[in-house]
Amino acid sequence: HLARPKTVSVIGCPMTFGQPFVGTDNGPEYLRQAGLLENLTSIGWRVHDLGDLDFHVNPSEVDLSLEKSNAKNSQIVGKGCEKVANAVMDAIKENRFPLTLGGDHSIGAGSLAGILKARPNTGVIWVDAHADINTPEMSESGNMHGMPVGLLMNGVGGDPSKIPGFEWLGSEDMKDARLDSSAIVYIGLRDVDTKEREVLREKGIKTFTMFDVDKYGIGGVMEQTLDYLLKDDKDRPIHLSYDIDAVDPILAPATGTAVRGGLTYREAHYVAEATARSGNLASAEIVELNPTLSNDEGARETVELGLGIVTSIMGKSII
Ligand code: 6HN
Ligand code: MN
Ligand code: MN
Ligand code: MN
Repeated sequence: HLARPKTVSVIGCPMTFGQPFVGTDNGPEYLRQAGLLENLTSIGWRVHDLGDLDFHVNPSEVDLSLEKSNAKNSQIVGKGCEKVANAVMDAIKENRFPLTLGGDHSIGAGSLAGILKARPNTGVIWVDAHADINTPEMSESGNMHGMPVGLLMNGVGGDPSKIPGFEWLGSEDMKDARLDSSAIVYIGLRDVDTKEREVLREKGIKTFTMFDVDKYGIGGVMEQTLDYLLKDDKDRPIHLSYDIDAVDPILAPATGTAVRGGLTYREAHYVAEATARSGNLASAEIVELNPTLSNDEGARETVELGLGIVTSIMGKSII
């Protein structure tokens, strides 16, 4: 198994432009205030907190004539994703575990690109109520948090470097940083757009919907997930992208696109614990916490839950 780095780079990604609400930019700060860095230290990590990346783009740098495509705010999202990709690649070069804190899920395009550049054989576990496999051509909403997988996946949509803001994905360095359709497993799906469903079926992408969680139990789902990703290479690095909206909104109300019928408290932690126990986890992110989208109690519960999940992802064991 992988020699686990003992230092984690915490990369705050306060992105809101991939979806319509303000507030997701507070996610990283709320997680820190709830005790994230102390938790990581207490389970044996040396913590290197990079603070929050600066996603501010001067209005004069946004070319409004390019903002007509169905990829809303793509220049701000794309430039931000470039920073995320660079921060993730830097962390890996320094032999640190990249832990990315969203922000909305559009930053997943940046972390995926950085991770696939640094470790092309990475397998991805995408925990989410949604498939996030839209492209600007397919999307019903135009919100880029529904597109990170679609943008990076080979054979889905056009060349992502043609999207304003994402030119960097076409550089000599980055043009091979793409995801194969066999390199991802979804867990928790229950709100998939019609065109996304077509892509998932056509490409034969491995999915565990909430139906499958009910059918196999979360233990069975995780066993099948890890078998699938590790069948040819027991040392394959795994990237875990955890959207808090995978969890039932009764437990995680403070998020932008809540859907009923999600993971229970234990199922949500089990996914994190089983991935950590595999010994293959090499990078992770948690996204879509938006403390402004509920009352104080709901915000506090959502942040506490997110903190518990991240701590489990990073290896906290019960005994
Ligand atoms: N997320 N499929 C919907 C869309 O607008 O494309 C929802 C996307 C949600 C994205 O939660 O990260
Ligand atoms: Mn989601
Ligand atoms: Mn694509
Ligand atoms: Mn998502």
